[in-house]
Amino acid sequence: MLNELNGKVLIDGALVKGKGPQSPVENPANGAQIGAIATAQPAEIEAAVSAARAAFGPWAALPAVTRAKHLHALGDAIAQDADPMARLMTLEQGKPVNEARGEIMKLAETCHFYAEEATRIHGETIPNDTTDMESTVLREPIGVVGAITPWNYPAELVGWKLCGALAAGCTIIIKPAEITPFTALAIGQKCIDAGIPRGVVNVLTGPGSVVGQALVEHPGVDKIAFTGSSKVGLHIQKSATTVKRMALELGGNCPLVVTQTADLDAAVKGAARRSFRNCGQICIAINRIYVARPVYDAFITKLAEAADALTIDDGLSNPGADMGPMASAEPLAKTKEHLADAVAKGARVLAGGAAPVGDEYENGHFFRPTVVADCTHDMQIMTEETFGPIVGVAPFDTLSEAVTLANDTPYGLASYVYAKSADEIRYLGQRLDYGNVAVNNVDAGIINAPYGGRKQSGVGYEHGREGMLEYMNFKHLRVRYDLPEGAG
Ligand code: TAP
Repeated sequence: MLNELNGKVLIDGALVKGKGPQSPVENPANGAQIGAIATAQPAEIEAAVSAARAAFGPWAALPAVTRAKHLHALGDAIAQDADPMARLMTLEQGKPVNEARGEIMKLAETCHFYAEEATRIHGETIPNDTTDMESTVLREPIGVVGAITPWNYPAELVGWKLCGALAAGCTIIIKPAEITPFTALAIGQKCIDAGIPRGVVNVLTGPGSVVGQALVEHPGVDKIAFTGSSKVGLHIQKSATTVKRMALELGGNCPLVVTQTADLDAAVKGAARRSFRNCGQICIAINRIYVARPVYDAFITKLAEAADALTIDDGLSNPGADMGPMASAEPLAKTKEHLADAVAKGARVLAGGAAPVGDEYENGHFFRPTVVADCTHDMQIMTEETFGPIVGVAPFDTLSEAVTLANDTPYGLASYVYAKSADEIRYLGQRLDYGNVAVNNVDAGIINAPYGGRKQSGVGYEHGREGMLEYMNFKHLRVRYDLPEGAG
């Protein structure tokens, strides 16, 4: 699969060799070069935008059931090739194959979900002050979408935009992260296989500051759907040269509150999963944990044991490993920086704290799952997004203190609670200032409910019906009717 995608871009229905300078793509488990991408050149960017513009009218004009059939076909094509697509993702991103396969299957599910939603694009009829007038609200696709995506979920984060946009009747140009381009190109190949008309889906590779920025500034792009860091999101918002719709799904710094009534074993299991899965490189990863003081010691002891029990390996040769390497040197460096800062300010390292030892880890970006106790809010680990396999823990005495600490952040993406008391759940659920609050579970996002952040975590929603309506304009059509001649 990789050979067919190496150095290619997808423009106007054809995967073709990119004309720009090539840059290498590496396997994060061992540093070996697996392929290369070409930086899309201005003429290629123009060609992709022109193709998407030309395809927009006919695609939007198709009956919704036809667009739905294409999306179902895409879901089937992706599921059919889930194994090679998963291996490709592991090769460029590092997550173990079983986890990557799960992500590919969720992408297939997303295609089917939005295929169904496409057939339910309803409008509204609104009463007027007089009976001769009627107001109808129509939903119309926005146009050409520029989708800019990060590397941590190379399939799903493309898929949420692709499927929502196509269901609505938009066309799209995808700019994946430089370090994980091949999963996006493979999705592009599946769009061709599924018979999606040429120009509807295009994929351009290259650095965000060049290719992504060109899409942001292009007057022929009607909407930017961006997932990535708050820093780049803010830059994009400021740098658009024409008014255009924007959805910005940005960083998080997600807290977990464990109360005295919590099922401690369940809380530990949830904390270990959501702190360390995908090496903590998840926007909704648990970064920091606040535990009721009476159960604090028991919780940190058990969490350290759970962290130590996780297996770390090359996810290609060991598909069932709990953790692979981190995706690149950058998040690994930040993880070490946050660890050093916490330790210098008095935190205790209870698990991890270093790379695993062994020849097989020498050339990869591996780091052991790390639990740091007795943390305070003067430490980076409690106030900044780490995006690595490390979690800070601190005790609290009252629920109101837990809420204050949990909300003490510019971010507002997801938060978690483990508690058995309904009163505690209600109290925390109402006060946590986050777009997603998961209680007694750590899966804050499901495909049929809206998923989005507030504050510096962004604007807009993906998932659910809302994830398709983001790609639509509303039109108010107000008509005055006369009684027909001969009505009596
Ligand atoms: P970023 O560095 O922000 O990069 C995201 C994307 O933006 C990449 O494709 C990047 O391209 C591109 N980009 C960079 N500069 C750009 C510019 N000037 N104009 C247009 N595009 C530009 O984020 P990342 O390190 O890849 O991803 C991690 C971040 O994403 C974390 O903060 C995480 O929380 C966030 N995230 C959020 C969510 C949700 S749903 N809220 C989900 C996943 C991740 P290149 O990298 O190729 O240069």
